[in-house]
Amino acid sequence: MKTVFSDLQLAHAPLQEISDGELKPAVEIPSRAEFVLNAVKDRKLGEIIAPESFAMRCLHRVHAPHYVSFLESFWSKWTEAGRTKEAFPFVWPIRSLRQDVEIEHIDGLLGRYSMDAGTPLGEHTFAAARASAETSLTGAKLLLEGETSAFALCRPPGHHAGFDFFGGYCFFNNAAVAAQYLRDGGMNRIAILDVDYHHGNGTQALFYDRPDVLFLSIHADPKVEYPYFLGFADETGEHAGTGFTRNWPLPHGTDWESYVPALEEACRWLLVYKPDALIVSLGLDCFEKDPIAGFRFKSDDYLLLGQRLAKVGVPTLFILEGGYAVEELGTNCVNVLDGYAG
Ligand code: 6XA
Ligand code: ZN
Repeated sequence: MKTVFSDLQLAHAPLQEISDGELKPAVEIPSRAEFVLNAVKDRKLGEIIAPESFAMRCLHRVHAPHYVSFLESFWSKWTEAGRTKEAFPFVWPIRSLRQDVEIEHIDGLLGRYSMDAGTPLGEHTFAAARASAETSLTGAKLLLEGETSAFALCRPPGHHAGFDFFGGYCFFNNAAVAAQYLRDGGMNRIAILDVDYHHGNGTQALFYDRPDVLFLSIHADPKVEYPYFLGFADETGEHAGTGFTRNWPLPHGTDWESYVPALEEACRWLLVYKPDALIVSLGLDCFEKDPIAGFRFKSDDYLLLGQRLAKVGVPTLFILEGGYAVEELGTNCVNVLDGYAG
């Protein structure tokens, strides 16, 4: 299996994040990608290639052009306002506030284009997020060229990012951009299986009214876990997309044994849908030692996950999402890929 990776992704290097009522060391850090890259090399998973460049058009297929421009121009606006450190939003146009006004100040724009205060932006965030999207696009292109699997080693991750907002450490929705690229490349039906510990709210929302992209997600119950406001079992799609979204919210403490029934159900949906390609939003934060999550996967369980996904028998693009137990992240990630390639 080929791995796609770009060094540019390492340039987004947040120092701190707001969590638990404190400024804490950031967890979505460059070394995550380095640990995964080293594991790919150590386990001889296959060739590692750099991403190609893609026109902005590919991002605009999924994200609002004005949102892409906001990210691109963010750092110059931020520094013009006299700021030198990384940025956090702190005000949002929530119910009763106006959505329709044109904001000029960067603090207003940050609120306009974000879903949380937990996602720091810095000087190189746009370049890294763009490289991350190009990494997933290159992985998708490999499938169009006939590869039966590929691994997009993406960072920053993508599944919380929506049409015009960032959040949950995500800026461009790598899985959605890849899915749209596969559709535009002639594939008719794409399935996205999101196995990150957190619900992929951005991905779900982007395809909620569409039958051509099936979105399946197994994750911690949003009643008690981020992103809180999406990912419940009664969300199944709307309009033409009715029935093409499925969610399996699971309680804190879920281990592999108690996860398998949901995974089996998701695999049954894949069997029925018969996608031309499967995109796996591969978060590794179900791991028992993950510092921000509450499931209990062991490293070996990730081998089983990979083996199970191989049985689906569909060309598969793995896209890295979350996972913050950095020391074990490489092992856990490559366990899935190895289990799949087995
Ligand atoms: C709040 C938690 C962000 C979750 C990020 C993640 N700071 N998403 O791993 O999959
Ligand atoms: Zn996550």
